[in-house]
Amino acid sequence: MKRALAIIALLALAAPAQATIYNDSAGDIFTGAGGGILDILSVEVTNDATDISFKFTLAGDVDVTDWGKYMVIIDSAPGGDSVGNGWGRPISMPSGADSWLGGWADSGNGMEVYRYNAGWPFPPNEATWNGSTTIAATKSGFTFTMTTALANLNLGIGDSFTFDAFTSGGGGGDGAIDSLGNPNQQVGDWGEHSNANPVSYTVVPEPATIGLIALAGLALIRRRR
Ligand SMILES: [Ca+2]
Ligand SMILES: [Ca+2]
Ligand SMILES: [Ca+2]
Repeated sequence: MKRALAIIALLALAAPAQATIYNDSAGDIFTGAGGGILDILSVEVTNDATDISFKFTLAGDVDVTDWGKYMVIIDSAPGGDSVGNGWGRPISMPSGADSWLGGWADSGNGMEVYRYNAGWPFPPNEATWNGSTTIAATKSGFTFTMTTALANLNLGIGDSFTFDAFTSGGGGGDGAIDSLGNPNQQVGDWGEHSNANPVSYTVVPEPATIGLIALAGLALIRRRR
């Protein structure tokens, strides 16, 4: 029984792997505008069988100051856009961006999902203002979260991709004021162009699946005794 408990403990340790937290430096932005809402401290990525979430933790309270824009650029397939993005911001992903999430913490929160297909579509593939039921933007205190169906990004369980997450202002020409993948200052002015600093994520099986595997393992151990 000790061995069985040890195996269960091991499986329980393996289970929380569905959340990955990417940390960023504090104070790595050129401006104090917004009182911290543009300064990324971390982004937590989680997924289940159908959805994936990007939870920004910021140095400022987005309930108090809500004009910040929060964006994720994703390279998940060969090709894509090596120059631009879904919002036409001065941000490039040289390896080839395939998807873009753009979100805002004002006007009741909202977000859009764009998939590159020889150009970025408008209207976007999914938008909270367009009746989409497969995306959601929420905020609470120092966090802002964007959730989308994996299918909106052409992703499934077991797929890997690279991404970077950014903050910006409300101007259409505002760039990446903070980049999750860059621990140092990303730009020196609002409109400065910059490149993504990709980090990687693998879409993991949902915890329920891991739980079932653990139960199956336990059943097997019991049968052997
Ligand atoms: Ca930061
Ligand atoms: Ca690509
Ligand atoms: Ca940074």
